[in-house]
Amino acid sequence: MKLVEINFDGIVGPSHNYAGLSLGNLAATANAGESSYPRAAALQGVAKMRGNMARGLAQGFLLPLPRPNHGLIDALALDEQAPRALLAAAWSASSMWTANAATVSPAPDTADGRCHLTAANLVTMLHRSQEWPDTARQLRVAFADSAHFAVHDAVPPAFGDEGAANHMRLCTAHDAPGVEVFVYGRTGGKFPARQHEQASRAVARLHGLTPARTVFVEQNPVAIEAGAFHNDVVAVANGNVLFTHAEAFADQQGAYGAIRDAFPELEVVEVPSEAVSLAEAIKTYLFNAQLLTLPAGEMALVVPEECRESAAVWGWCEGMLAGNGPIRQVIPVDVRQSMANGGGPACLRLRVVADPATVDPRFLLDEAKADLLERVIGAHWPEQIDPADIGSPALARDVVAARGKLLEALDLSCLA
Ligand code: SUG
Repeated sequence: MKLVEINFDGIVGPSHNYAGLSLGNLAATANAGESSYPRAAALQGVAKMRGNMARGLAQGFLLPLPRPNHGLIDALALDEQAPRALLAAAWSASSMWTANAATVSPAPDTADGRCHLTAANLVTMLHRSQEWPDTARQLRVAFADSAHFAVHDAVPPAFGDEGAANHMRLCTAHDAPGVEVFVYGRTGGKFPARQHEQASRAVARLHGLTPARTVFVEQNPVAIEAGAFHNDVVAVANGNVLFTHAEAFADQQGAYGAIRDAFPELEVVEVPSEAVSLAEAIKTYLFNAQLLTLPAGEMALVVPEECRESAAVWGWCEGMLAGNGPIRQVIPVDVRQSMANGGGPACLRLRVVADPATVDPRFLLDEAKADLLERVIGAHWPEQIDPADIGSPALARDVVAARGKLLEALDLSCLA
């Protein structure tokens, strides 16, 4: 049994649009009302997956959820007079950000030796709160092998849970027990704290994690106010490395200390505020990166193109590469359509450490399937959606048909 990290990217759905639905997500609110380009968005996502496959890494994907969601439209009795934001919620393609789909604890960390996944309830934002039942359903197909996986329903909605975006795992090897770090926010600030401590603690219990290898850390309220609505906007971990902004946690040194107590091998790569301000980090999404271990053993950071356009951020990256730290490559990718809604390379993927042979192969990517995805997206995804199109019966028909074609092509019509 060979455990590897498989990145499951969310395929950008055909209804991708900019409705400004997430208070505290600065990109999303700034781009509210812009035209969106679903076809280009989805192709950018496939190109990112192809890049990581070409680096020799295992790649999977998750499908867009059914939209418009008539369940939500009916539950809110939405008619033509309903507020646009409510209607847009029912059309949102937000399931593309699979870092919020679930929290994943790999088999070596759990009491029963299975990989546990808990769907995230995403209750803080209406448009995201509708995701989890369909997400859980999809996870139960992809990870149906109950000898190796356990999929849990979301924790009760009293506690907001946003999934892997507020969770990091440190380990010396994928098949060795790791240390799981849950980062939560405290409510009461200008913007909502979307991850609640009690949700994180419930997920840790559901997964059967060992308390001595589980750490709970508070997010810096200043970072949330600056637009870090998920911790993965200011920090990312891989292997023994924590790559973080200096203002990510409420008690930065205390957080390092607590993690190091559980995981002495911790190596922190900290970006100081004087080099990259919190505002610049959030604008460029330097930390919303995929920190990957390449087959040869070195680490690469897959960052949004926007990082290269910032003198401060790019200068810091170049300085880092000139030194001898653990991150040896910085690779920019174009995911601008997702970025405009506050979703960078890390938001677009859910990491699952597992033996690929135990995953339903219909969710695993290879070059031929990437070609297939591109063909279906190219033929059926709308080229452009303007805000006024949301709610249009003609667009609804196109969006439903496009997703149907994808499911058919992947032999996954069971998720229709
Ligand atoms: O939940 N944006 C998403 C972005 C999620 C990013 N994920 C991580 N950081 N892991 C969100 O705020 C915007 C949709 C709109 O406004 O139309 C949105 O939902």
